[in-house]
Amino acid sequence: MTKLRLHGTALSGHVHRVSLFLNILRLEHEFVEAGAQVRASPEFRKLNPLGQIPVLEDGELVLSDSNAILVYLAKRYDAGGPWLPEDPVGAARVQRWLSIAAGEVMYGPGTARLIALWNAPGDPARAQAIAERLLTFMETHLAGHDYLAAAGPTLADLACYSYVAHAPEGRVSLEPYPAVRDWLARIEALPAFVAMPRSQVPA
Ligand SMILES: N[C@@H](CCC(=O)N[C@@H](CS)C(=O)NCC(=O)O)C(=O)O
Repeated sequence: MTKLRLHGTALSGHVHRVSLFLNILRLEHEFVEAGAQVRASPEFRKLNPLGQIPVLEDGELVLSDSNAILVYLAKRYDAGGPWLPEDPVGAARVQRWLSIAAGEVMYGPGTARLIALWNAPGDPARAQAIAERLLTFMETHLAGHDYLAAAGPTLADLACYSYVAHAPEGRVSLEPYPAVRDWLARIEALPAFVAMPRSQVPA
């Protein structure tokens, strides 16, 4: 097997979902630190012209976008496994949550955290509103299901986990959502779970 290299930073939820899956699949890999300065460099822009992390290198292959990387890893290293069902309905259910991870999760709890921790530009009230709508929907869904897209964990859960788990860092409380908190605990109980470091919300 060629050497896998994951470019990222420890506090990025987009990177964390990939780290989590690499760990779950027990795929040895090198973590290459890619802070803002590195991401602006011409070398990094050759890997991802958008300048975003994560980027995965697998030999000659260079892949960007966290959800695309999850799909690649499932199909390449766990074909037929439980993380990405192949039947039409199962695949569509996972894809729905991958889209939610790139939409509501990113623009809700993800953006609220970016604003609170790093003073990123954006409207905190709008991010809070998106987060609350998302969490209310997840709460209803998870009241009747243990996992988001299937009877067991799939890529859907990994893609949505990191920014929802760290929502309080963006001043989005998880207190009103007990089924969401139980779901987070189920992901954290997975044997190969690795946590994303917690950050302090500035006062
Ligand atoms: N759709 C991308 C989004 C990745 C993303 O937004 N990464 C952030 C870090 S969490 C980043 O690199 N931001 C720098 C920038 O956009 O310039 C993915 O899923 O990988």
